[in-house]
Amino acid sequence: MRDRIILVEAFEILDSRGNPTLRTKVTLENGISGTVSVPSGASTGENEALELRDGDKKFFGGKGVLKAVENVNKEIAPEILGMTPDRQVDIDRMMIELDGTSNKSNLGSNAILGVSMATAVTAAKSHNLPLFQYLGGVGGFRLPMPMMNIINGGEHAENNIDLQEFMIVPQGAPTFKEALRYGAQTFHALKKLLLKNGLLTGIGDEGGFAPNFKTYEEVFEILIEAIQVAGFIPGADISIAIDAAASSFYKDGSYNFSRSGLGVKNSSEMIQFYKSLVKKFPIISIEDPLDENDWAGFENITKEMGQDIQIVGDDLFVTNTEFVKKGVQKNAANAVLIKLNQIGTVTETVATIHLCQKSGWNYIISHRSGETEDTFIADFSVAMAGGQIKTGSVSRGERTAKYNRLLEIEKELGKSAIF
Ligand code: 2PG
Ligand code: MG
Repeated sequence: MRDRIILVEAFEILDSRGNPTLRTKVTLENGISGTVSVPSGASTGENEALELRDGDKKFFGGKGVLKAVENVNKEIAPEILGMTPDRQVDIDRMMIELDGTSNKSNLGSNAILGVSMATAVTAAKSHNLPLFQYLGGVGGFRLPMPMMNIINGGEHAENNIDLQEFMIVPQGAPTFKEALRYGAQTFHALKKLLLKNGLLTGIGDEGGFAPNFKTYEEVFEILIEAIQVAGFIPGADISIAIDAAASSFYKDGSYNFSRSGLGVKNSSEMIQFYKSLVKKFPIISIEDPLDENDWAGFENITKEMGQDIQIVGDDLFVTNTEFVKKGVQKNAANAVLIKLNQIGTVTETVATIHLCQKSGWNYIISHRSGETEDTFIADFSVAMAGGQIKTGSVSRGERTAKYNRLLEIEKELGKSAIF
């Protein structure tokens, strides 16, 4: 049996914000190995699994991950040596047990997730299958709808926009490749329009433009114009999705639009705010419209708007079946944002997606704002039967790496690809 794990090792690399993260490698006796890198968020949910940071201010301002690296090399590795990598569920369960906490705060979700993902990549290679096929079996042939974040705000930019993400969704595109072209053309049209209007064209953490705007209407107006100038019909070819990431501007019981100077809103005023935007612009999806603890607000917005548009819980659900179950029971949204590092293993992430499918809810596979050139989520989204993917703008290598991998998968699937 030469397909057994003989080496599990991690080391510190840099993510797209220049902060340390883990690169983790699993090697088999026959020499086959799989390597992955772990992402990291900025607008994190308070119930996410814990990302272990060293906290020594002299090293990377406290953001070092050497303790997590050591946990991989010294704690986790000895437990899984000798196992075959296709025992994904066993390996993930063993790591969860070894950690022993409910939020992976002992070993760190970054330590555990790296091993979990690298195990899957190694297993796929040892079966001589592309990752999307190993994880998706015969169900892995549907390409996800990309949500491209071409204007950045909130914790991902230093501008005056409180809402975090303004994405374009090329609903009318016939293929993934075409969807990406729709997105890229709109991105370039937007750049020209920004320049014409004397606005800055520097980009934020996820590769979208990050200028200051006078009003939120102005943001949507310029997006609509960019879609048109690029040759598309807003609302038919391309629609708009937003991630408010409202937890990041919720303070002392109210929503504080401190950057844009729009003052303070309560939960029902927020819902009115979204309603007026949806009335005027082709917005089809709103993620984290309200704070992660404002469950009543989520129930209200879903009641009022959930028939017409997608209401997505990100910080609200943190890719955790317990929170999604509560959400389904309460009708607190109709879609879930899926981030592997919010929960910390491949197995648990798949379980959350299965729960979405069973509940008739949509799901969106997502990157983090701190990313690497890793393309795991591209394959993962196809394996999980498509749905939607958000992995930033069509600029910055760590974002386009995922889109480009999806192009590769679409080409590989050929006529069998469904979009
Ligand atoms: C989000 C993500 C990704 P972060 O809020 O959805 O866009 O941001 O990784 O900073 O949590
Ligand atoms: Mg979000």
